Amino acid sequence: MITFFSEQHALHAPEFEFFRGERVPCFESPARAVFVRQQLLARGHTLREPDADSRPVLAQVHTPRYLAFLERAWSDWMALDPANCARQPFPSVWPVRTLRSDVEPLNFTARLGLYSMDNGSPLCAGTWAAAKAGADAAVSAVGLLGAGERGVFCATRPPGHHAGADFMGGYCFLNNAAVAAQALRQQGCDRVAVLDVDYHHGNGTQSLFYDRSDVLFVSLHGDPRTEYPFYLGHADETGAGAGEGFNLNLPLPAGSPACAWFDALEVACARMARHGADALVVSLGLDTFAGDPISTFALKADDYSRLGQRLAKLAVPTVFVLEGGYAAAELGVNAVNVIEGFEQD
Ligand code: SP5
Ligand code: ZN
Repeated sequence: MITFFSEQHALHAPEFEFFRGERVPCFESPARAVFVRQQLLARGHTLREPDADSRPVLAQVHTPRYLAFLERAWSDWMALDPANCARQPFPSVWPVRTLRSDVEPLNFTARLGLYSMDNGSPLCAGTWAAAKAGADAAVSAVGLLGAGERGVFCATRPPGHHAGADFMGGYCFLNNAAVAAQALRQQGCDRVAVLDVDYHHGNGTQSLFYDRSDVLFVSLHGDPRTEYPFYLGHADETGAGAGEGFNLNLPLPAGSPACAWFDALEVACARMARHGADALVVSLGLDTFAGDPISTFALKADDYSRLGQRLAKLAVPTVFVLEGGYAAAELGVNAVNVIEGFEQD
């Protein structure tokens, strides 16, 4: 399968995140992409550098002030103190209920909190460049579907599905899956489906399309009552206004076995078939893997081939966008199993 891959991903390499009050190495690491690249090449897939500029589509997905903040965040951080080059910025204050988010503060940390849903998404000097390359990959992949390609894989990091119109979170900065969906709409697809199979609910993607009927959002994920992102992803979230009925959440209890996951996948596929989409975007998180260090589902390597085969049966041109998956050494095998399962069918 043609795969978009940029070495720019490696520019996003924060040193640590917080876990139970301690600094721990980031789960979302450059090594993840290295393993994916290695497995793609070993199994004969073609890697291409993204060649589209996602900026026009990004402007339709994210707000101007969020994009401006993200692009300049590192230089603003450095401007506060040259010693910040060796420090990671983290938010420490957020505009929760009753506080105002319409006025952008001048203070850097206050702006970082305004544009963040958690303190778990560390920024570094190359975050914007890496994230932008991922969004460029999503738009490039859509161009290939327009040219008749049946499936294209974006082997991108950092991931995107937790990022909303004006916030980062969950290791995500720019919502690559939403960028792909929006680019497909612009390219003339009247109906698009986004299937999110990451262990964590794709709150950003859901929120971006919640009031729209042209982009169906379907997600299989750990029950947010116990799993990140906690504040979205419940079964009663079915869409709003014109989008009523075009959002389907299929939360599963933490620790669910693979058979329950595949049962939910059937429900998801039935809903997508009914939508009659012209194109499909798959938010391909692989943190449903039994060996994932931060998740509790139990899929094995072969289950990813089965997932790819099942998605091929939808018979719709498909863009796969890499999301989570933190068992780095197994990530390449699992990702390539999905895309080869898809091609096999
Ligand atoms: C894209 C993606 O998969 N983002 C996930 C973000 C998860 N952030 C919260 C991490 C909290 C880790 N808790 C681990 C509990 C292990 N027992
Ligand atoms: Zn995840």
